[in-house]
Amino acid sequence: LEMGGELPRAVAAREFALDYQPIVDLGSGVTIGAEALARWHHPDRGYLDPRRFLETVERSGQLNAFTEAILDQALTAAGQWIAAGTPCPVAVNVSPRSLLDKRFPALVADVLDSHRLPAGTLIIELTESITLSHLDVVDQVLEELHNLDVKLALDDFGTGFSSLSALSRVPVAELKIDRSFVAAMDSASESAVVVRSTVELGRSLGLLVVAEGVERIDQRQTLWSLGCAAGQGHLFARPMSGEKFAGALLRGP
Ligand code: G
Ligand code: G
Ligand code: MN
Ligand code: NA
Repeated sequence: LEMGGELPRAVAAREFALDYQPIVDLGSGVTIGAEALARWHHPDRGYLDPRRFLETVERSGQLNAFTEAILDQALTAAGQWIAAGTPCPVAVNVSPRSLLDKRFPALVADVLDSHRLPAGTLIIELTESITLSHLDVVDQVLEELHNLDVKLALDDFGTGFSSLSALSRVPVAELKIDRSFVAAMDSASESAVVVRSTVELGRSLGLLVVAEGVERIDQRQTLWSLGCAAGQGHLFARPMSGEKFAGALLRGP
């Protein structure tokens, strides 16, 4: 798809929108966070999901403009949830390419400055494999983000080959267990081992562990029995608009 030329218009016309999916405490069912997921409401092509446009954005030379617009929207929503009396941290997915850009922390700092939200309101999700396999290049950027009171989460955790030493060198607050392991937990014992070891690793390093792709009650129970504190998935809710998310926060579990 040749959509690169359309990006300046799309960013300016706010054609990119975010849906939000709750991240839930597996014990109480209380929402403890929101993951922001980008969608492109294209005037001619209709609704496009990220798999259809992220590569275009990354190659377009306009990744920073896109990411800035996404961060601005996510922090606007987080500000609205605070104003409604239901504060909730928001997690934004960031392209691994942004970590290679020394100007990226300054971009984040500018967006944070224009919103003035409590420390810890913004979480940035980074893919485990790419982040930890290029530590020498990215650790300065990670440190600067950490110094902005941004929490870092490693997404798709378990699909890379992180060493304990690499993990202990990055200022990360959260591990997100990839949904492929949650889906295969019962049928494939290796997946249960990955889940169990990630939970233990997270515990020993003082990190929050979130299981992705929780679709069934038995998965929630298994995860809880393995000591996993938090989860996300269709069992709780699908991604939804910011207004619907605000309503769900008010109603509670
Ligand atoms: O539901 P879903 O199709 O939204 O997401 C598909 C993939 O797109 C996921 O891997 C998610 O991390 C990624 N993604 C969603 N929104 C964004 C975004 O705003 N920026 C980046 N870089 N990736 C995103
Ligand atoms: O790579 P990342 O973890 O950011 O991907 C998030 C993706 O997972 C989004 O596309 C989101 O829509 C999807 N997702 C969220 N919950 C579930 C679920 O319970 N099952 C499945 N199959 N996908 C989910
Ligand atoms: Mn994610
Ligand atoms: Na993931």
